[in-house]
Amino acid sequence: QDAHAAEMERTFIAIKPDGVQRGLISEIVARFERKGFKLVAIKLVVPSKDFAQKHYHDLKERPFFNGLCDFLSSGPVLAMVWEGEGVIKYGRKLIGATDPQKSEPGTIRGDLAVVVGRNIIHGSDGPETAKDEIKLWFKPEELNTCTINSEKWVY
Ligand code: 3AN
Repeated sequence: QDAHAAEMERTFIAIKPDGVQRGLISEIVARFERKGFKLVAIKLVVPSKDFAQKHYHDLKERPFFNGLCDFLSSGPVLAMVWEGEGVIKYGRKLIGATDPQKSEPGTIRGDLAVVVGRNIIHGSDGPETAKDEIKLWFKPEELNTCTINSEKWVY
């Protein structure tokens, strides 16, 4: 059981300041919950600009990098770790394409966002970035506190 849990795939998901300000937290969290993924950690943080630059370091050559980092650090971000089989790839599927004009209806961005600069949510794009992003946003001890879906509270 424990060995299985230790190996279970995890991804980093963040609701960006636009999603939080628009009151979309419950709507977005519900989609991951209903799918059957497990919430491992969750916290509301206002990242510093420096922290935002670390998070988006892969994009530092892009023209929108500075504006993107200003935006991420402009207000509360809901940082989460979700766990489950295939959660990295399927999480991206739930989120939809980067540009909300191209994301399918039924996806989070397709249903809830209009432009790429305000696309409300971030999800790790692969196993390596998932590992790096979880490590950047959470301390190890923060990853063992959330017992949602645990039988302990049901029986
Ligand atoms: P995704 O978030 O789907 O993984 P990335 O990693 O290519 O997409 O982009 C990260 C973030 O950068 C996007 N969520 C979006 O907010 C922003 N971004 C991407 N492309 C543009 C663009 N052309 N103009 C402004 N912001 C952009």
